[in-house]
Parts: sequence; structure tokens; C-alpha cells
Amino acid sequence: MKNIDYAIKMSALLGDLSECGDLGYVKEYDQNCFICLIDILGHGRKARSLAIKAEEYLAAHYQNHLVDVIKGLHQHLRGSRGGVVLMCRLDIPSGKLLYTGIGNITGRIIGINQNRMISKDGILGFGNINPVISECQLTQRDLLLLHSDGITEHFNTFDYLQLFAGDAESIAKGVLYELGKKTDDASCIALKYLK
Ligand SMILES: [Mn+2]
Repeated sequence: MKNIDYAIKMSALLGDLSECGDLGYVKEYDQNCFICLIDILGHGRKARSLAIKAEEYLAAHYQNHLVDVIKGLHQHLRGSRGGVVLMCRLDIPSGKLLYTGIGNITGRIIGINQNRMISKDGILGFGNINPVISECQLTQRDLLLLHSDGITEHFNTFDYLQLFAGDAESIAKGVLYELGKKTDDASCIALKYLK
């Protein structure tokens, strides 16, 4: 039986995904799942091409230690307009979730134990970053939700119980449609832990 269910949804302010500077990247391997959301500053084609550059880096390095991945990505994007990122690695059998973030990407766990992830200030690709690894725990039926600032940050989960009860696909879609600000690119990764 599959014990995680996830979906990635993005929408571009300018309408077409070829002009979206937000990027969701999820990769399941062995007993792990690497989960990363990036928001490149600004939007449009230039933001999109930088997002693709970031994705190429992730595709080659996602199995490395999270500190090495985020620092490497920082170097990879150095000299560009930069962005913000939150990246996690879930150990699927145990539910242990390690994460690190720079700048404003929201990460929440919605379930019996509500939790909000803490990121360090800074801009990926600009200046110095000092990433730290934090740890939290997913339990049965928890929802891991990552979203960019194109989604309303402060919503009461109790107002959306029906939405969050669905599968990952419908949650990610619903978050974009119901909570998207429509003033920026928007993106969301929803992952249900079904162990
Ligand atoms: Mn944004």
C-alpha cells in the first residue's frame, strides 16, 4: 500500500505556467521523500528560467544532506535575482521530517498536532545564508502543506476542514483556488501521510 499521497500545483500571475517563478519539486526514493518549494523573486519568463535552473540543481542533488542541498542551491543561484525556499526530507516508515528553509515559504502540518515550520531570514542566491535543520514528526493522516506567499498565509484550518479531508490532489487545487491571492505566482504542495 502506498503510504504517502502528494500533489504539486502552481499557477502563474501572468496566466501561463511558462511564466511562473514558483516551483514545486517532490521526489520519492528508497524509503524517503524529498519535498521542496521555491519562489523565485518576481515573475514572468526570467523568473521561470531561474526556477528551471533551480530544478536542474535539485534533480542532480536531492539525495544529499539537506544543508548541502540548500547551500549548493544558494551557490547555484548566486548572482541571480534570487528566491526563497523550503525543503524537507521525510523518512516514510517513521514519519520523521527534517526541513530547512530560507525566506518566506510557509510550511505547516495540519492534523492532530498542528505545527508551523520555522525558516531563517535571507534570500537564496544573495549574500550569506545560515540554514539550520529542524525536525518534526508526522503521524497518521497528517497533512504536510507547503505554499508560497501567493497563498494567504493566515487562514484558520477549521474553516477548511472539508477541503483538508480530501486527497492530496483536491487539497492542492483547493488551496490554490480558495486561498490564492491572485496578485503573485502561487504554488502549493500537499502531502498526506497515510502510514
Ligand atoms: Mn511570491
